[in-house]
Amino acid sequence: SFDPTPADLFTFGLWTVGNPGRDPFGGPTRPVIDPCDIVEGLAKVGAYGVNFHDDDLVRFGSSAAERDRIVRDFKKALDDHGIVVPMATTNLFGQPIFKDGAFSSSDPRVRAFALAKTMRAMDMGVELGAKTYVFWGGREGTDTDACRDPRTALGWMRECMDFLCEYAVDQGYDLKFALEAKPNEPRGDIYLATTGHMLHFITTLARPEMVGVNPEVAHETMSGLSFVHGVAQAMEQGKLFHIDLNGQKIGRYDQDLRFGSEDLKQAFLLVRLLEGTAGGERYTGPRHFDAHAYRTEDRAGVWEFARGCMRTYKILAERARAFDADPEVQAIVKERKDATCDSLLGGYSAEKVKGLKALELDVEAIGVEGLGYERLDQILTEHLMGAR
Ligand code: 3MF
Ligand code: MG
Ligand code: MG
Ligand code: MG
Repeated sequence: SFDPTPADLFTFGLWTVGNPGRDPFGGPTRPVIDPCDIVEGLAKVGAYGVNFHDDDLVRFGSSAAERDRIVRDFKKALDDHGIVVPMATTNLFGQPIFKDGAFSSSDPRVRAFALAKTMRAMDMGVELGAKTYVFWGGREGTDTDACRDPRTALGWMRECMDFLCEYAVDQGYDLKFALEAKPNEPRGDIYLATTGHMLHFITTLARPEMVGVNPEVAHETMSGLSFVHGVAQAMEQGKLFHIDLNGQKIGRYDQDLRFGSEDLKQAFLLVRLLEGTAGGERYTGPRHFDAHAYRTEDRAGVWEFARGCMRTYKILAERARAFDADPEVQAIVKERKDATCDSLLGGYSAEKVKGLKALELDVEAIGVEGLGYERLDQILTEHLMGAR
C-alpha cells in the first residue's frame, strides 16, 4: 500500500501544513492552525515528524513564561500523538531587523542579535528532541552589491557558524547543522547560492564534520540546475544531513508545490537516488516536505496536499525499484569492463603513465558505438506511466 506510516520518516514543517495561503499579493485564505492541532493532523495522515522555526511555535516577542507554557503543551501533543521533532531552525528573515541579512549584516548589532536568537532557538529545538539544525539564511544577500564586499560578508557568516558550532559543543548538544542554499528571493542575490557553494563553504569552517547541507528541490531548480546532481554530490561526501522536498516550475519564484506535482521525471530520479534502488548508499534521514497547499485550499485540501506529497514519494520509490529490477535496464546500464584499461585507471603511477601513452584504442569504432540511452529513457518513461 502507498499509505504513509511513521516508518517512512516523512516530516513537515509547522510553516508548511500551517501555511495560511498568504502571498505577496493577498492575505491569508485559510485560518491559522494551532501547532498542537498540526501535530494531531500529521499523526492522522501517517507522518513521522514535525519541524519548526522558533517563531512558528513561539510568537516573536513572547515572554519567557509564555514560551515555557507553549513548549510544555507542544511536548504533550507530540507525546500524545507519537510525533517526533527531528529538525529545528531559526527565523532570521521575518523581523524588520533582518532586512539586510542576519549573520552577513553589516551592522554588528544585527549579527549579535541573530546569534542570540539562534542560540535560544537551538535550546528550544534540542529541548523538543531535534537532532538536526537547519540554517536557511533568508536574507543573507543583497539587493545592491554596492553595499558591501561579498568577501567581508562571507567572513562574518563563517565567524557566526563557527561560533554556533562551538556553542552546540559547549552545551553538549547532539546536533548536526545543515545549510540550505537558495539563489534569490527574497533578496536580489543570496550569498552561497547553491548546494555546491555550501559544500565548499563547509570545508572552510572550524568544525566541518559537524556541518552538512539541506538541499531544496525548488531552490536548485530556480537556478536552472539539476537537483539530482546537487544531492548526489552531497551524498557522495556524506554531507546530506537533511532534505527539503517539494515541486517547482523552472525559472519561477520559490513555489513550494506539492512533491512530484512538477517534473515527475526529476522527482523519480531523485527518489531513486535517495532510496538507492540503483545501488549506492540509501539516504536514511527524514524525508521533509518544505511545501504548502495551493492558496485555493481549505483545511481538508491542506491534508490532501500532505497525503499527496507522501503517496507520490512512495509510489515513485516503488516505480524506481521496478525500473532498477528491469532486466532490460540492467543490460543497458551494466558496468563496462576492459581488462587493459581497467588496469591502467585508478591511482597514479609512472608505470601507468607509460601504459596509457602507449595504449592503442580503436577510437573511431568507440566513437560510433550506440549506447541505447533512447531506449533506456523510454523504458523509464513507461515505468513512470505505469505501462511496464
Ligand atoms: C525558504 C525555505 C525555508 C527553509 C526553512 C528551514 C521557510 O525558501 O525554504 O522555509 O527551508 O527556513 O530552514
Ligand atoms: Mg524554500
Ligand atoms: Mg521552496
Ligand atoms: Mg526550504
